[in-house]
Amino acid sequence: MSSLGVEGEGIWLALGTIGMLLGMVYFMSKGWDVQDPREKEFYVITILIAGIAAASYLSMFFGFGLTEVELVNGRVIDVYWARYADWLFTTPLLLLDIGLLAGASNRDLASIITIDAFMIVTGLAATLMKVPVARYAFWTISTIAMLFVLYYLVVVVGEAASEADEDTQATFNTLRNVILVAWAVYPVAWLVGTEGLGLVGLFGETLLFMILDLFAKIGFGFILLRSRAVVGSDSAPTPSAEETAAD
Ligand code: RET
Repeated sequence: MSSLGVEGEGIWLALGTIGMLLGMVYFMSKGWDVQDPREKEFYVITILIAGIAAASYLSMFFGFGLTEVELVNGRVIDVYWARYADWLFTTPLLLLDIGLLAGASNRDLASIITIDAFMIVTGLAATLMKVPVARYAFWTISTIAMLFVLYYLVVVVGEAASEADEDTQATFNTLRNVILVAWAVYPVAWLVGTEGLGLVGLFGETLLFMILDLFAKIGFGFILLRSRAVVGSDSAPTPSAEETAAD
């Protein structure tokens, strides 16, 4: 059953758009007069993440990011491909955020980002394929890539972080746990959702992805940009009265 139009799930796409925009505006206002170059870098990356997601959600809300896939068994599914365009850019940026925080080498950053991009591209392949067994094969490949990303994050990036100061270590640990918990749910959502077994309909799946996306992007940004690891950068100016009041 499909009519290739945004239906009830549009409410979640609208909420997702608003959530991402609010997050972006909050980060922008908070980072407006940040001077420290390192701190600025975290702001730029995190604002970009929210901005890309807002654009992607808006496109899905208007039905632009939606397509139909006709499987060989006759089943027709509605697929929001715009998610993958979003994730292809935002997941590397999230890893860049946490990798720079940890002080990981450029080489390690390049490695983890490459595996991550592979994860998203194979996930998109799984989503667009017409033969069910091929879909599950690519889902498996993508999930294995995700396990590598998470392993790399914990072990390799974690090792870099263990040499950082206490504040940085604490923030790294929190953000790493956010990633471990949130990211691991995505392949499960795909599997139980319309792309996979269809146990959850498009309405429930869109809601689930919206919650995950807001947590993994805006929640992540909140924790990062409010942390002493970022705010307390070496050359950070003494906090203004306004900032002190906000804390
Ligand atoms: C797919 C489908 C195939 C299997 C796997 C997936 C993983 C997706 C992930 C997405 C993370 C998105 C984030 C967005 C930020 O808001 C592509 C769903 C493993 C991990 C963090």
